[in-house]
Amino acid sequence: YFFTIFIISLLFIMIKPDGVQRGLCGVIIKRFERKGYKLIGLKMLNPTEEILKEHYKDLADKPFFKKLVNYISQGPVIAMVWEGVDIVKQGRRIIGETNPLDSAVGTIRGDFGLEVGRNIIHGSDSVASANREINLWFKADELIQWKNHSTEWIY
Ligand code: FUP
Repeated sequence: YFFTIFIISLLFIMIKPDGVQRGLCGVIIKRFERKGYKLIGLKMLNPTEEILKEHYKDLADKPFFKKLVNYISQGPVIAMVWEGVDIVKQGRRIIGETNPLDSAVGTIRGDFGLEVGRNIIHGSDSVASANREINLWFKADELIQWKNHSTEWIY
């Protein structure tokens, strides 16, 4: 027998200021919903430089770091937590590559982006970074564990 073990995990997503300004929040949310994933946290905020420096601390040595933090700190951004099977890996497939020009058509960055510095959306690249980012951006009581009761009222 071969078993596939499906592990439910969480993904941190941030719609960057360019995504918000271009009115892409709805289509981005829809792409995760239609795949079957569950939204368990969402807020709009103007992120501080402190939170962004912590969020992107692995990139602190990169030449584009300052510009990146500067740009995203203009805000506002939409921060979200999504839940579901294999969501970190699948989320990367939904989002596309870091550079929109390398991203396949059908992905968010491939369909809507042109510039690496304005690539619309952030998604965690591993389960460990998802957990770190969720703890950084959300308080425990901002995550909602909800059940789907629609079978009780959709006939
Ligand atoms: P990703 O996980 O796809 O968001 O990519 P990275 O974590 O490597 O990069 C984070 C952000 O840094 C990107 F979303 C955009 C910015 N970046 C640049 O501006 N220039 C680069 O060459 C690489 C990344």
